[in-house]
Amino acid sequence: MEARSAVDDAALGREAWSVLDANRTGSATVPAPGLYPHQWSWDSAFVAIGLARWDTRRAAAELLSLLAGQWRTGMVPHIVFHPAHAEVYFPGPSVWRSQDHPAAPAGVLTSGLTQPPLHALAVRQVWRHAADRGEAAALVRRVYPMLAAQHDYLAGTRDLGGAGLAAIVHPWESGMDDSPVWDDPLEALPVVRYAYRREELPERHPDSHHDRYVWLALRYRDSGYDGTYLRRDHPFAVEDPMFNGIWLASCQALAELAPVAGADPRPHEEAAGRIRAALLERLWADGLFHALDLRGGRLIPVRTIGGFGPLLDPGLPSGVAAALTATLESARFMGAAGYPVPSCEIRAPQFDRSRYWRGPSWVNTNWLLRRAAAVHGRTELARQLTTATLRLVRQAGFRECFDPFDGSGRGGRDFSWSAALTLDLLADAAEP
Ligand code: 2M8
Repeated sequence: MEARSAVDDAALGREAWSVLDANRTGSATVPAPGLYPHQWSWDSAFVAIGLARWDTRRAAAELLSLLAGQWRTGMVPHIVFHPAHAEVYFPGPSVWRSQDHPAAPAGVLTSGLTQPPLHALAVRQVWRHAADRGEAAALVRRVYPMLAAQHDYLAGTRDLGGAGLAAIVHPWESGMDDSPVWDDPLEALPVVRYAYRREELPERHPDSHHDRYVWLALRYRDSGYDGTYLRRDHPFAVEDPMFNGIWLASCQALAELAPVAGADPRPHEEAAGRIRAALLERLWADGLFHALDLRGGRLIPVRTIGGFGPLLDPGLPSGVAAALTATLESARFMGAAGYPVPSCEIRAPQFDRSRYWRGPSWVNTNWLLRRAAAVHGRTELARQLTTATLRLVRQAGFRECFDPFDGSGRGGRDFSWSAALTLDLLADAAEP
């Protein structure tokens, strides 16, 4: 492949900064103008990761703004709403009604669901790379109790399978909303119809699935966002390998951060060990991790990008890590796509190169896989992922996702995590 000059890299970096500046509203960064006008949970963690090397204060403000939405249960919501655009996005605050819940924070409107718990890993990146050590240490001390509470919530309220993994109770909690992994659990729900439409729906998912998303969210809301209801009656409960792989990596990050906050790292190390054991016992099969449908009582067979989540764990047995990277490099994933990594196995009947989380390649999952390759000493694979991702954004811009065959952009433009993570990848590419 053609080598790029430092001039190109500097220009790309400047473009990334201008996207992040334009998408900043107060102390938070919205994922994309117009399409997603609020603060999203894992988006903000990715933004903080991208900022970590360059602007400690802004990375800290991003995370603190999100954590202002944390509930007293420890739950970090998947959306913190921007009051000025309250009902621009559906479902907005009038659907979630967080203000009516006693555990929700006063004066901040949020959703009632969560998203992958990437935040401790983001704080660790800030701590590791911060130019301003004092500012970074202050951030760690301030957020440590919030992150510990988030992890306690997952270990307590969300261990619906009773084996040490956190269950997601809605596809939106995975961050990979339309992934084919959720098709069967969604098909098992009643067919419902709501009288609304969103402009982008036809390209994204069959309407009936979106109606079921809303139905599920309303059921949970009407239970009073109740943990006992989730355990006994909620019809959607899935142990997802990406969500739990990220949680495990965040437990390891919290163990690293605990001494900075004057806390004991051991509970976090033990938690990481428990999650690893449960992942291997419950979700590992045929060279990939699979989601476990707790209501249907079976592993979901389709192979997707989510199955690589546990590779983020440096403590994964080497044989399992080798089998996973073989699957990643095979013609099912990287080996078949000009612009890796497709979000669904290319040979799967559900694969669709143009539909959101059902085929396209994404900058955030590429970044996670690059990190996973690096922690397992797979330097050349990590370098390939960095190069391929930079090639995508150079050619198509900071799009929400990309066609894995021709690299053309899909979904929103000027997308924040694509810009933020480009900054981190450029720094990575510049290292000898
Ligand atoms: C997408 O999810 C939202 C719902 O949370 C949506 O479909 O409207 C996903 O790509 C998710 O991962 C992301 O956090 C969010 C905002 O970028 O958009």
